[in-house]
Amino acid sequence: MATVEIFSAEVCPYAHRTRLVLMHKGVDFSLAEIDLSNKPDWFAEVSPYGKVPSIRHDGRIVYESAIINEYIDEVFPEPALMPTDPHARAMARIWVDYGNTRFNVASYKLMRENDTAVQGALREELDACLAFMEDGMAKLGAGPYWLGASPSLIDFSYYPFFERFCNVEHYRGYRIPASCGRILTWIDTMKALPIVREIANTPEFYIERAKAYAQPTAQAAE
Ligand SMILES: N[C@@H](CCC(=O)N[C@@H](CS)C(=O)NCC(=O)O)C(=O)O
Repeated sequence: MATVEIFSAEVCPYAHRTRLVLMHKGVDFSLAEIDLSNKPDWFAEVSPYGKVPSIRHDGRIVYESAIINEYIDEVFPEPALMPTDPHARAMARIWVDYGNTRFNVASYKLMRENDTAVQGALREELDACLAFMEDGMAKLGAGPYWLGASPSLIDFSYYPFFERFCNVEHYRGYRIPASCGRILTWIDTMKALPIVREIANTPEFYIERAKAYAQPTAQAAE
């Protein structure tokens, strides 16, 4: 029996992060797909916040993707996904946090906003986030990953949101600016990783599932 169980949902970028970390580490795990619109009664026992992902390892629960991923990195240390130097570790956590609290929020706000008059300011907010990330990547190292020659928790934290970026392009006509060359190259590097390819979904898959919140009016009219 696998020592790790992940409670996941195909559509969820946060669960996607954890699946990639488990796969990159070669951890033997089993996956329970949760229907988020009809959660089973027992789900509350394995996910106190009622969200995916959550994992059970050796009979104990861990939840919140950024925390799960650090836990997995500690329990299954090879290949290491965090730097060893304390300051570099702090910076890696700051970048993961930037994704969670700024970049993801900016993308999501633009996706939810139907009023084109308001979308302009949100596009600028997203431009600013991407420019900040581009600059951060340039300062961190030569690439092709965020921290250099091999992937880290930062890469696996951000990638799922870029696999779904087709939604922002499709529903809002927003494209990653050409000035973000490092980010664009990094996306291609991530997409080429065998584990990423193994569980990647098509743009059509995401675009269909994002319809309900990107086009609530159209959805209601159907
Ligand atoms: N901060 C959480 C976010 C996870 C999250 O928002 N998961 C969503 C799916 S993408 C979810 O489970 N939503 C179900 C709900 O809130 O009822 C993490 O990083 O794990």
